[in-house]
Amino acid sequence: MTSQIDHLLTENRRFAPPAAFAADAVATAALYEEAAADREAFWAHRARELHWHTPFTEVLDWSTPPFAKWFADGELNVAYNCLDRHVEAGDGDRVALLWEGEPGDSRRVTYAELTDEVKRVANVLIGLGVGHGDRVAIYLPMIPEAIAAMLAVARIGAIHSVVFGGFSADSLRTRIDDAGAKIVITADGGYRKGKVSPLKPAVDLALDGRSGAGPQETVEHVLVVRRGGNDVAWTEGRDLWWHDVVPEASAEHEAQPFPAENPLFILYTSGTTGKPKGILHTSGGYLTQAAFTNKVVHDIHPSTDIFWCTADIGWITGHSYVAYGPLANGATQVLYEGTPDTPHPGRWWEIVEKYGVTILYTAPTAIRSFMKIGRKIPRKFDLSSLRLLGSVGEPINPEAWMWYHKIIGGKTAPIVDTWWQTETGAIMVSALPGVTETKPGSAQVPLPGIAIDVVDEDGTHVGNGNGGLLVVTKPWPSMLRGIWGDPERFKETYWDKFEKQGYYFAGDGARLDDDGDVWFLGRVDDVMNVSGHRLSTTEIESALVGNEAVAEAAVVGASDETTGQAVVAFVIVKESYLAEHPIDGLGNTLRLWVGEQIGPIARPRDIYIVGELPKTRSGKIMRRLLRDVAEGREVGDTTTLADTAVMSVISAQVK
Ligand code: 6R9
Repeated sequence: MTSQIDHLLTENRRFAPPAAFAADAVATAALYEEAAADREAFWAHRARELHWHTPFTEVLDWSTPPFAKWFADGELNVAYNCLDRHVEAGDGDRVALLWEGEPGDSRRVTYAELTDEVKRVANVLIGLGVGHGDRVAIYLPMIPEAIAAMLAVARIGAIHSVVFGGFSADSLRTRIDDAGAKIVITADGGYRKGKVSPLKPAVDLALDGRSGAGPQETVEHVLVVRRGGNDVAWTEGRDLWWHDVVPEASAEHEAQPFPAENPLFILYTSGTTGKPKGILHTSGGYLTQAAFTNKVVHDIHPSTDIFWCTADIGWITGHSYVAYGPLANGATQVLYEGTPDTPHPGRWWEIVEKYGVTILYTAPTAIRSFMKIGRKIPRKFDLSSLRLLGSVGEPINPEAWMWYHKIIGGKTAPIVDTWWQTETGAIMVSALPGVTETKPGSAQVPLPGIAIDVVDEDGTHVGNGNGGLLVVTKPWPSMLRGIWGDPERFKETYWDKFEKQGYYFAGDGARLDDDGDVWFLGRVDDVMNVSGHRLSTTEIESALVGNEAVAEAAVVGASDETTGQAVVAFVIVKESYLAEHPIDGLGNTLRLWVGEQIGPIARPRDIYIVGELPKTRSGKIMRRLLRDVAEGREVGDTTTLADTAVMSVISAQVK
């Protein structure tokens, strides 16, 4: 880490905004002035670019922190803003989604068609008894129906909880239970890595409770899209095929207004404890910031751009920059179902060429894996349509930034490195393309209207040239409004640390360079970032100890060239288990076990079976030392260990 930081701080390459780009850029330096003059008026102005059934008169209510209300007396309909509004403005024939299936099938969906579909789905949901405030779980592949489902739920004032299709039945069950979902919308399966990956069986397993949790009690219906064509079990009365009910439903549905603070969605993310947190977002403020940031950071010109955000809708990036931001702006975007290397390693670049993608928004982990296979692959395709590149999910190292710039961006497309979180709802720190001179590796500056700082443990500004903790010092429109069902945890996790100052604690380490630009240094808590996905060390540890063979487990995020961090587990096996089973193959069994419990992304890269774990006298596992071992380094200071010999034993066992 230290060498990485030193490296970052000696990075002095600078890239001025290309004149041609700047001439036609959506963002201007005037935005900073406007926001500096009056932050709330600035956001009110952005919010008024949406359609309000009832205009708001109040901008921000921060009278009961940390519970913010934005535009509280206004009323709007999120789906109307993303759909009907564009159709009514005469843009119904504009393509909303350029969908590409993994096997190569494709569909174009216009704004008029998507509006029609969403109205039908809204009517189906109403017919199934879904009303204002009810929760709907969505467990779908990246297909147009996924977007339609989210918007239909939003349209009727219900709350969606999208669960990433790569999560296991158990993870799905936990999320369905926590939200008390009434309906699950899923598919038979979707294409991944060249074959159909089933989804419906996981829903069945989650609901039947065969995994030991007992039958699920809140879900009344399962709406199933046919995509994979795989055989599925059917529960009569509970399960419905999308293709049976949606086309039959009426396409007449008038969007009703809901208060700005009406909950829009819950999205579960990993925290420092085992239980995932249901991050709650509401309507008016969220949509305002998602739309504004998409417009200025991604430089959206709706009638000419082809935008492609490669994130899955199961993550916040897919919510804000696949579903809500681009549709609120009336943009045309690519939606791709599959993996980047199926059926060949140039699949993404083929898609860029095929659709003439102009703006690409993706994660450093993807860039690094393309780097690894070499420039020859992208060089086979015409990428000249690309005029802007974005990065999100983890710090982008300068090498990957330069490769992205040269090989994908043809040395001309600006790069925006965007820092934000599930909790922040939308981009917070980023260069503005056409305005900011960029620096490889730095996310740089807060957006206009956003107030951040880097502070020490006491909440004092660290000053340029120093590192500390990233905080947000003033409420922002798309901020989380809480953790579903757990206001105490909301306060504890994000607000207690800097209660005196009233700052939001993001959990990220950061450093200010001599210009005051921000460099992100990764998480300061027990959250790992694997391929841009947040995973909790504790959650994986509890999955491991849930296996009959495991007595104790410690998990660390070790740095990994491709995925940023990789999951490395140290486990102590039960004596009783060893007495009756061979140890061969146990590592692999446990890897698969974690995959079943949480999802394949959580599978440890390495599992080391050890005799002991390094603990402090108070019994805290010293993950720092395990990280040293996992990264093949000399083990650091062990003086606070209860048993100082334990690390040499572990190092020997690992070798
Ligand atoms: C949007 C998203 C949030 C965590 C965040 C931070 C890391 C995201 C980053 C970045 C450095 C960037 N992160 N973007 N770190 N530079 N541009 O990824 O949300 O899944 O909630 O993860 O990701 O550590 O705290 P989420």
